[in-house]
Amino acid sequence: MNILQRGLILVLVAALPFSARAAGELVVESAWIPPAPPGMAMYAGYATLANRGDADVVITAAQSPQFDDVSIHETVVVDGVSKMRALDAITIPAGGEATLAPGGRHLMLMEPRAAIGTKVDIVFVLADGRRVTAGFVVRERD
Ligand SMILES: [Cu+2]
Repeated sequence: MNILQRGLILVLVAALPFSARAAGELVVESAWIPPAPPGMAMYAGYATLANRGDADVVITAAQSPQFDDVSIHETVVVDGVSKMRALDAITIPAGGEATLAPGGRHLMLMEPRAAIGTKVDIVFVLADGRRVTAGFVVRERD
């Protein structure tokens, strides 16, 4: 073994504790918020939540400086009636995606202080304590 090979092995061993630790990596894409009709103090937030890491990502809460309260909701149809219920968490498997979309899971945003055309920050709180901030554009529906 020459000195170069020995050096390479040392570098690999030094990097191992970091590369071997599995972690989820939340990437938020296509994030948008359609404004509610005038007088409604409740918006919904939609996005694609991708996990680019090699362990599950578990979102347990969301917050925003532009809203009094943010919760995770799911729209379900019970006996032909559309209802919303609060979810404790969203789990995104490693390499997978979860979609927040009209008629399904969404963020429920109460008491908005956000104008159309602006971008607001939504902070996702993960089960492992990490926080991931994403910009959501407030815009009309297509
Ligand atoms: Cu809702």
